[in-house]
Amino acid sequence: MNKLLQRSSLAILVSAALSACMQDTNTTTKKVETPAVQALSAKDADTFLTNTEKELVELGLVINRAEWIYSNFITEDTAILSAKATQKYTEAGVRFAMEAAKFDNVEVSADQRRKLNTLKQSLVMPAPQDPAKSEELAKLGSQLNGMYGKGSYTTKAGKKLSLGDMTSTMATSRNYDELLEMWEGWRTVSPEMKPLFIRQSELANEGAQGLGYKDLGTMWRSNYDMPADDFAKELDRLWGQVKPLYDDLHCYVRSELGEEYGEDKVPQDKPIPAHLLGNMWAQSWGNIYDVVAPENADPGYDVTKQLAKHNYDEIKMVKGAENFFTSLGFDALPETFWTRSLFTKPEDRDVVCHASAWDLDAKDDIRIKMCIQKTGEEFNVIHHELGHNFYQRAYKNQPVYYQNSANDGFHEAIGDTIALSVTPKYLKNIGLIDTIPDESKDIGLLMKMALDKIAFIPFGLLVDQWRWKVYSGEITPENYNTAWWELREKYQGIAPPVNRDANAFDPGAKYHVPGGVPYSRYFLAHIQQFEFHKALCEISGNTDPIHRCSIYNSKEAGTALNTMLEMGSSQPWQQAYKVLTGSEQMDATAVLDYFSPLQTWLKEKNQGKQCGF
Ligand code: X8Z
Ligand code: ZN
Repeated sequence: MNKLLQRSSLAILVSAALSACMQDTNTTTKKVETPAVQALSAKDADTFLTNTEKELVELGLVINRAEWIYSNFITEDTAILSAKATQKYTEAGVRFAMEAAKFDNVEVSADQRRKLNTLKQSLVMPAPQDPAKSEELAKLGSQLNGMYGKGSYTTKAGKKLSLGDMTSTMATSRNYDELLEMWEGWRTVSPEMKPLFIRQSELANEGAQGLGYKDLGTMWRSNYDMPADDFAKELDRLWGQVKPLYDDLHCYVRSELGEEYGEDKVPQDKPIPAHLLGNMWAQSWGNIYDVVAPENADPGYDVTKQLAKHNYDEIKMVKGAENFFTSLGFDALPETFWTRSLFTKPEDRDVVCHASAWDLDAKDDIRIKMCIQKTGEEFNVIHHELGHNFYQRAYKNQPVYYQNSANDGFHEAIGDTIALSVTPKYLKNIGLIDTIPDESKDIGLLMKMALDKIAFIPFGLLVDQWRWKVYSGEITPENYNTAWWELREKYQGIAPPVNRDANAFDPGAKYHVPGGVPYSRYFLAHIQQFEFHKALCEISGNTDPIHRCSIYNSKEAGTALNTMLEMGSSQPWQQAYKVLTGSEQMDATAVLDYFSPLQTWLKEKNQGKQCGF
């Protein structure tokens, strides 16, 4: 996992953005003060980029291994080694960014400019230029990661539960009080993260300011081949397209939950209690499909049960996902993937269980790290992770600067795009189900997918809405939790099931906050994957309705996908987008078209209901 260049899903501490920075160096005064800057040429840029490339490769190998070991074996010692490697890496990243900025006014080729910009924009948690502060920042990152990874809750009955255990109960229990205990229990891990998060935000903000940004949020938003403000507007525009569909889904789900738990527990004119949606963070709701399943339109199978029936263990699940990619023409995963990955939760040590995909050497040493549970949901996550790995391998021949996705949403969208092709026809094809449900069951299929995908979209947006405001100072530490719940209510229409303590730090209970992983990427991915799916289905010659289309076995689709993947980040993302979709702009129309039959159905069901929150 090359953190500087965001090579994988989890470029945890480092990576990100700047373009309007270093304006100071453009002023006449500065030019006089630093004559060396004026003397620089395109040839100097070449030398700088060539030398830096070598350093990046070497630093990448060290940091990736240190991080891999730490996340697979969380101890005091590995935490120190990880923090040391991170510090070294971040300091180098800041140095490269400063050096690259010296070429701001030098005439260089388009390719050199793109590489220089990549260097200026490559840190997620930039450190201030002060060794004591960069050391402190690196330690905070390691500590926060470790706290999340080691997190557990001991129940009132005295049983110690991991996040995985609690996630299972959240998915399957329909007991209001049991769900509440899990929900509150997991949130006991995060209050102690708050002071560390506050300090981390201060330091990384200072680092971003040192690189010329207003704050860290602006730096994160500057990484999309467009001005930071335009990017924020772009997200609002896309959300505006999807919101009416989300509102219809929310209305229907709330009324079904009212029937399940009683309207005293789920008032029909208020946000939905956050613990009843089948997921610890209420971020995707597919696990409560059984509660809201449309009468007479249920496809009649459950992937979790089918996996058990056909004796799928963790490895067989991963092999199944790999098989989809090879059916498209991609090479099989290397032998080392199987020997070096982590597939199951070890009994004897703490690991970071949150799924991730790694590229250790930018050659062939790709791996996943995941505590796989044998469920349909996790089968999707495996496809998601392998999407990262196949992307990493596709762009490995690019120069190190471009060994990344076109924008970070692309990296998150590829495996999900493939998982959209895990349709009944495909499941029958691989022998997981016996019969393909007929078209009268489409509403059930679409409902399940909407619970997973449409429900996610506002969550995908709000996590960074919260962080951007934290970094800009608009949300202060006293208001962290209330502001978090205001956003949860505004975008998702959900509310905490109980009053939250004054010391609660609920954002910290979501991996990406202590992990320092930007989140807008997942929002983007949830729009992009439907556009990619549509384009690939067309290329594969599909004639089924789009939600029944599977590109399984289509070499044409695989070739088209690979053309986009192997570009890495060598072009502005709009160009990569165009290669597959024909368009340079993201658009949620493909999402709306996909779910159009469901939306019609929801509107009818919601007639006479009190909607809104
Ligand atoms: O974190 C992930 C992946 C790893 S990049 C498992 N996802 C987000 C989450 O779990 O919150 C995938 C969907 C959203
Ligand atoms: Zn991912």
